[in-house]
Amino acid sequence: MSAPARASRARGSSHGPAPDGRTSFCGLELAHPIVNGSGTFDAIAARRTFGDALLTEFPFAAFVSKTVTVEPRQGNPPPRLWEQPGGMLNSIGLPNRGLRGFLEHDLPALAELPVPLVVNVMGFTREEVATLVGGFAEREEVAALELNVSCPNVETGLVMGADPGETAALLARVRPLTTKPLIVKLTPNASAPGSVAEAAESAGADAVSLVNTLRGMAAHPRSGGPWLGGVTGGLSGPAIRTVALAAVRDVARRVTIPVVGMGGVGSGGDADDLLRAGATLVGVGTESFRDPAAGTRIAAELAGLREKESTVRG
Ligand code: RRO
Repeated sequence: MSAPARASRARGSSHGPAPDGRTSFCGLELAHPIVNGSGTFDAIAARRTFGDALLTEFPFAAFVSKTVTVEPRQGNPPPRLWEQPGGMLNSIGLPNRGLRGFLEHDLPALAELPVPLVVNVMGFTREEVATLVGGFAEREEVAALELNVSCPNVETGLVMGADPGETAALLARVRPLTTKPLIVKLTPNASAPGSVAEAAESAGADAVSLVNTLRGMAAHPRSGGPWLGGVTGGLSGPAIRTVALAAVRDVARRVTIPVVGMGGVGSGGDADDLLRAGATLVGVGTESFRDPAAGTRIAAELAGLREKESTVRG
């Protein structure tokens, strides 16, 4: 386990917030344990819409950026979304400005947020991930990096995160490049997320986050062919909540580094379930599309549950 993670765990319970809601995570002191899932809340657009009110009532205790790649990307062809009962299938395909564009345009705006910034990065090769990690290593605006080894919507996106050996080799390459906490985002599409998590920890990861979306496909209602422009997509929302809970419980029992649990969280009760399964932080994703203030509500509901518990305990 790396030094920041050790420090974080030494400071208090690794499983859930202190009674006042404050949570230590990889050396960061957070106001509560609710964060966003990468790519599910556009803080720059929200600032344009809500103005400075966003800064005074920011819905998350830390902000995770959407995925940044080395080169700019247009993303996948439309349609990019499909709704199903209890879930949403996305095939967005990582549209972003690329590393240089992010550093120039997005980072200054995200640095104005009132919470620590986690930048999510994805490379198509180990060297690309090294370029990204190196590009942020000295940026003081960035509190931590999340390595996305689990995007279901690009051909090679899953390779590193589906295989423990590949994940360990990636960490071995990028760990020496930064002292910032490295969070490895895991896929539920691998046969053994627990083994990948163990490999990540052994190779120097400070935390793991899971689950990314579940690979799925929707049929076009008329043609019967694939609906999504990218053919397959990633399923998120309440439909994957039980999958996420099982994966988080499994992973949390196998690693000593903190776990960020996510997948279909829509209430304080859902967040509590993940914390009790061993998560230290909880990510909110699909619910923020329905209600951009969902993070605030879920954090308040969780605090209410804790309050009730402490009253019962006397
Ligand atoms: O952009 C996407 O299509 C995407 C990404 Br990077 C990811 O990590 N997970 C997902 O469901 N979609």
